[in-house]
Amino acid sequence: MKTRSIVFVIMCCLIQLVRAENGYELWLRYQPIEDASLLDSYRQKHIALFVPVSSDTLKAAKKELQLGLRGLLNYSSQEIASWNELKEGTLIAGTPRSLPGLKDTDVYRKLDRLTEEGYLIASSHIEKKAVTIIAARTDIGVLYGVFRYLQLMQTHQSLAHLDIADSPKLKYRMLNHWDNLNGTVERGYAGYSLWNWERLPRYKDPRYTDYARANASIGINGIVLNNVNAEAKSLRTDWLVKASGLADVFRPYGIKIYLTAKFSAPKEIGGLDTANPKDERVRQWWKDKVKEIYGLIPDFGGFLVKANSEGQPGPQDYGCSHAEGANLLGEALEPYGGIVFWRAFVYQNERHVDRVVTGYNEFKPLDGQFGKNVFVQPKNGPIDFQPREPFHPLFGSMPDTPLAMEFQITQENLGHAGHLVYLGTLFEETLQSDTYANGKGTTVSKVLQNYQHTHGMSALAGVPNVGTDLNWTGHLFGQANWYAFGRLSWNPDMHATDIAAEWVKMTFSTKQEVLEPILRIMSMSREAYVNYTMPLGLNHIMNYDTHNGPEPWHNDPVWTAFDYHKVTKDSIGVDRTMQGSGATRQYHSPVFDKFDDLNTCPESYLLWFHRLPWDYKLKSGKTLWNGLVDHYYKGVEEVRQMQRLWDTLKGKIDNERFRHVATLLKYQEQEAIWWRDGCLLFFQQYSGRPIPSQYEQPAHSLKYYQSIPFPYDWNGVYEH
Ligand code: BDP
Repeated sequence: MKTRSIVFVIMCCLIQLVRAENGYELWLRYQPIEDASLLDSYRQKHIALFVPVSSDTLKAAKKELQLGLRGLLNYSSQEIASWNELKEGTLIAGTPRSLPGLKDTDVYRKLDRLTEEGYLIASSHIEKKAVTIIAARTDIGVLYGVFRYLQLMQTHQSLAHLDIADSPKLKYRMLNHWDNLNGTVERGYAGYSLWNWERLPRYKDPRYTDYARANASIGINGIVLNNVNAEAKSLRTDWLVKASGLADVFRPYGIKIYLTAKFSAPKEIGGLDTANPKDERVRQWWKDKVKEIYGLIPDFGGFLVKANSEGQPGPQDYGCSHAEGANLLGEALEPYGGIVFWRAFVYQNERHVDRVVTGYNEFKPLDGQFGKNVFVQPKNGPIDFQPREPFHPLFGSMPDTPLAMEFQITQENLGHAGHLVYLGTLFEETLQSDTYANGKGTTVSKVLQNYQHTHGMSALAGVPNVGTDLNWTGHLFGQANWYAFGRLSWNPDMHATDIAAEWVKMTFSTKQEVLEPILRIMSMSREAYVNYTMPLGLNHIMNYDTHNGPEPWHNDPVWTAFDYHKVTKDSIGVDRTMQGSGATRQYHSPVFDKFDDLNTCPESYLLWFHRLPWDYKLKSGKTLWNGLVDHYYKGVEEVRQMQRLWDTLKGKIDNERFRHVATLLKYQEQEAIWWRDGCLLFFQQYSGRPIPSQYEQPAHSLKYYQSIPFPYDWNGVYEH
């Protein structure tokens, strides 16, 4: 081993010990490689760098490579100016346009295997000199390849004999910001909105570039800037000019911007007396507005719309259907290649209608009626981002409509930014659910990728968890959820555990003693959350306003948690079988049969689909009441186990991040107990059964838990 390397490795160790980490760098930390032989082998692959830059995107790719190599290898590669100067150990990156010499390599013909945004990373020989090539058909493909290449090094993989070809499986990989124009974020728990509207477009905060880098590194290519509970003024010229500033920053990173469109905008800001989609003046207004937008933002992505839902205006206000409303916007965007995401999150407030069936009932009959550039976008489940929901039955039921799926990355119903809950497992559970729409194996993921029927349109959307907090997501582990969402939007068939391993290696360390406990924590965390909040298919029993903390007792004339658990002295749960609301019928057989039949319904969805007496016997042989109690106690125990696992990391990772997570885990334990005791004491009033004596008994009365004020949701101000 060369002396230089040894000195470098010693320096790295010292730096690691003193370096305070605040989480800002996310998974792009590019920490020095400590393993000396690995370091040597990596350095040999980067004797020289040949990345001709002819566009802003290629410039960004080169800059990232240099940043990464400097950090990982503490080394500046020699820059090569032309193909003729290539030497052994050169890293080459580009497209056939930026690198004409590529045409003469063995890599060139493999480019056919890629889609527009795909990339190749290959070990090759050029005139007998061993080189590594990152190649793509487009500049953005090169940038994605560069990020992947750096990821290989960050996760300490061998760079010998590389032959990677990768293309995204979904075309639109979207973040749907719920940012209000006043700087707050609806259901955001990591500070205020990243967009500083006051200073845009003249001042472009450098953080926007870091945001774009992070998103490009996981393949995100679309960002909706503002809240689905839209303000019409976001489409006013002065606001469009501001938005164009963000578009300029994001463009080199392959990210298009989108805006939410308030359906009543022609009335609110257009001076018309109607927003009726059938009115010629309205149609013309949207066409003119779209033309204006493209004049300012030539690569504008399109609109996201929440219509006739939770008080938002929509086409139904004029007796028109969702399809007619969506197509109005679709037609205006079509000449410019823009698209519409039309949300299917709709429900009636009438208490006699089961909320679970309404989205399907409204949208299924419209299959085939949406324009070619229109997505229908249901949430992952039929209620509303609950800790666990069965997949939305619209997936697999609208074969002739491009369907996008919306996940929530921000933890509105999963402990906000206070609880460590790895959502990769939740995402995977939904994506790999089998709809049986086209026989066995028609998973939700396959439905999303169903190009044949959807004019090549495919998409995944996530409501992000980012804000102005120094570490972006409030809880450091929120970063993992953002990361996991991005990776799944690129390839929805990835496994949550593999993604978690990538993230941990890049965010903390590749060492087993660090990796292993963190992976265990992450893989158990979502089930733990379900256990201490809403086990056995319970849902929507959280606090009415903030959506954090237990409130199964909430009951007012407008909203009652009783609609969701229907607890009585005899039974609990909602009958959604054919004897009840019939929600099970919205699934294809055999999913329908599985959910409808009590004997085959998975216990994780038991009370979602079935209403059962307290003495109902679970598979364990225990009564429903005792089983419920077990879950709640298990959840709290799991959080304690997560704490113990985390404690093993003391001294093995930097103190700053260690303490941050340790403190939040303590907080999580307290909230888990609050949930457990609050819910069990409430349900016990009805079940009339004891909490078995082997368990630590609730320290307080139900009254006490009911009087705990819900922590002020300081930034997620519920603004409609
Ligand atoms: C609910 C949120 C609300 C959103 C709504 C939506 O509580 O803040 O506006 O979903 O998705 O879950 O439109």
